[in-house]
Amino acid sequence: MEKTSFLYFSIIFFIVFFIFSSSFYPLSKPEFVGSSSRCTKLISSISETNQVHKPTPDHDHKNSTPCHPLDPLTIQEINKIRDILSLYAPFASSFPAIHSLSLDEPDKNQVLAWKKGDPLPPRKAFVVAVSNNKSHTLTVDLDSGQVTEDTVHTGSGYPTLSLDDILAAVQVTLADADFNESVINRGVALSDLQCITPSAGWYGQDEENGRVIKVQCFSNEGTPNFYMRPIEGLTVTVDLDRRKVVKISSTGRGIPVPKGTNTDYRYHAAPEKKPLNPISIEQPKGPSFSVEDGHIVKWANWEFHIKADQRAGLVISRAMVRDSETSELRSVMYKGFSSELFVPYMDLDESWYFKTYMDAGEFGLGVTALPLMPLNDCPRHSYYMDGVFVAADGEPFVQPNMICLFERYAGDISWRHSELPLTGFQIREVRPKVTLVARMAASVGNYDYIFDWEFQTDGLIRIKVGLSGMLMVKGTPHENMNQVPDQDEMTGTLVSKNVIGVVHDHFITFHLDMDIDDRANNSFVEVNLVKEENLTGKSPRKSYLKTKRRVAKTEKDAQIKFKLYDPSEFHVINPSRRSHLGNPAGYKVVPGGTAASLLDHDDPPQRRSAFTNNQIWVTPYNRTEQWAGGLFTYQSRGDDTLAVWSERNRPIENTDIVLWYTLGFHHIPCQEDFPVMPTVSSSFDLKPVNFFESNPILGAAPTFEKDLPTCKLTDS
Ligand SMILES: *[C@@H]1O[C@H](CO)[C@@H](O)[C@H](O)[C@H]1NC(C)=O
Ligand SMILES: *[C@@H]1O[C@H](CO)[C@@H](O)[C@H](O)[C@H]1NC(C)=O
Ligand SMILES: *[C@@H]1O[C@H](CO)[C@@H](O)[C@H](O)[C@H]1NC(C)=O
Ligand SMILES: *[C@@H]1O[C@H](CO)[C@@H](O)[C@H](O)[C@H]1NC(C)=O
Ligand SMILES: *[C@@H]1O[C@H](CO)[C@@H](O)[C@H](O)[C@H]1NC(C)=O
Ligand SMILES: [Cu+2]
Repeated sequence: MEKTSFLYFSIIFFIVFFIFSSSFYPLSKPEFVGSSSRCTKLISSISETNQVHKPTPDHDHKNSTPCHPLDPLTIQEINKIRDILSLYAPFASSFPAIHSLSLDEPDKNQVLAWKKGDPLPPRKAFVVAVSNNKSHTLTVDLDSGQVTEDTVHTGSGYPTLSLDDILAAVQVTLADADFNESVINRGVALSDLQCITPSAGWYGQDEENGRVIKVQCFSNEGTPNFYMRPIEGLTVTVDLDRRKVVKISSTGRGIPVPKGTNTDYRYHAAPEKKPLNPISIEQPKGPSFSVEDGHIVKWANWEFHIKADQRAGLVISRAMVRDSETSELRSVMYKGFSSELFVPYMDLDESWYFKTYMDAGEFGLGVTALPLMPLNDCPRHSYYMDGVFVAADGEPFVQPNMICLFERYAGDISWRHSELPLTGFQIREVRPKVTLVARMAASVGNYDYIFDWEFQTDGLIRIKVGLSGMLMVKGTPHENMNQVPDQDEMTGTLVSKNVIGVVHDHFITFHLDMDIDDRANNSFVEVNLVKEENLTGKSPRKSYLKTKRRVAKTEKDAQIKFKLYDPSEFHVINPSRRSHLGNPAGYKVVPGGTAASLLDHDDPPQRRSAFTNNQIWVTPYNRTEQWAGGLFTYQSRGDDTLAVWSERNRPIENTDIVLWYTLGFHHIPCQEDFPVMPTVSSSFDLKPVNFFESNPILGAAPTFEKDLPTCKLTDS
């Protein structure tokens, strides 16, 4: 997020939501027995009766049971864990604050060996809890009802903020008389205040001695888009454990609070001059995917497990593709998810320098992913999934409709060829491109991040991130560029009167545990294009390009920075699995429009987010290395990042490896980003290379007129 984070507003929203969620979604669940007490029944979205598929109404989740070793904890399991923790002797005097509580996934070998119908491996939870100002990581075994591991964290950093932390920070700020006075001096009524809680980052012992957070406030007078009305320069530092204001800095006295004019972005029905006709895709026979046992998605040649995670958001596991030649279901990726986000702002003011967010570890991408809006977030015929998460008191809650699945047809072509008539052939062969998308949208305070995992029938997976929402803006006395004395000193763009959109970056680092055909025997290969010169006597040409393959032996061989004039492809291959022609089966990561972090490596935010020092890293699989910025990200000092792990330079050849890819954006705001940003997207692909014997969609059928009866508009 760009900014921030969370607002008081959303806190209220969440709380209201928790309270009402059970009555909001009635308990009736007639036709979607789904992931309830039995695991054999499917929630199918393939409808033989042409009925339109509705979002699952099964929001109470009261009877759901896990059906797969990777299924998230159910409400019943979470309740049981809360009971176990409350009986645990070290927490006897008071229940700890729960900052994270999720499935402790079974060992990879156990998951790989498991088949439908087998008993599940033991269910365990991984818990991060704070008790007496100490962060504990605990393992809770649901079968034995015991806490089996309990470690007190001693390194740098604190757990992900809880909603209680955020609420408390805002409350102590609002109760502070000096703050109160500053607000009134700036001409803002206390009743119009809207406060957010940017994370503090870590900038040395002086200021951040303890768990602290910043609080900044806005005026919501006359607009819901308070983000555009900052009380510039008023920053409160709150000690989260002592629940106390430790510092108020008030530097923006000469800066007016920007007006609310033209900031409201909500829809108001008004005649558009020439509206587009409504559009939707037709699926007269319903969609072609199914969701079995609540989490297993089957579509075309793909099968994968999908779940919601409070921190990572959307998690794809066990992605497998069926080989049309052999009918074999072949492994591609064991697990893929967004591991961390890094969003540094480029302004040194007292109220800005610390804005260097790490949204997944500091706030959580799943917990901020609010319900998707049918027909607008996701098309008709989408299937919606909930997240089941845990509040600071250990109570489970449902995050409804936070993931959607749908088939996408956007008028694109999956392959084609036409033959010129002079060859004597009359050939026009074309196949339409239909894909399957799993989507989530996280609203981390002002910013919205849309995450898409798109599966294609040719074996390609496209991972896309879209940015929308509100800029994090800075107040300025200036209403026009002609009033700015030194334009080179500006740290952003004047996007409205008295409003500067500050320059910043977004980096999204993905954890991609590739298992090409097998968990072991994978290698990372850089296929470098090398220019050959000095061809005198050999060819009339002066230069040409040759490929040179380099297998990465250890982690440092796979620390990759992209270079336009020294290009390479990056393959994960299985050298023991050869095609008929002897090429190793592989997938390559195909970078999309990518930006790199240009900050100094020893700039504190860059040290904490050193996982953005390269665009690609490869590590040997290690089940504890999931979070690129470290498990304890909040105010971390960079001692547990992907960069630190990779420096160990472990062997990565012919073994189980994890690929890490960072998608980057530089963002120089412009007026069109005001008052809400049109979505900007970037993506990268995981694409088969010599994985299939030949084009896997050669046999795909074209679409004929008879396949798509058109509905006629009734007379208007
Ligand atoms: C936590 O630490 C703060 C000081 O940072 C102290 O004031 C407070 O009493 C401590 N709380 C507990 C429960 O130990
Ligand atoms: C804030 O200031 C106003 C005006 O001085 C006063 O009436 C109010 O009680 C104050 N509130 C707090 C929380 O200090
Ligand atoms: C594949 O990996 C396994 C496990 O590490 C190893 O025993 C086996 O020798 C490897 N096979 C080849 C062909 O390298
Ligand atoms: C090309 O040939 C010239 C003269 O033979 C030599 O000086 C130069 O190093 C060669 N360049 C490369 C890239 O081999
Ligand atoms: C696994 O990762 C943890 C955390 O980085 C590390 O302490 C441990 O040594 C690693 N294990 C191996 C075998 O590399
Ligand atoms: Cu941005």
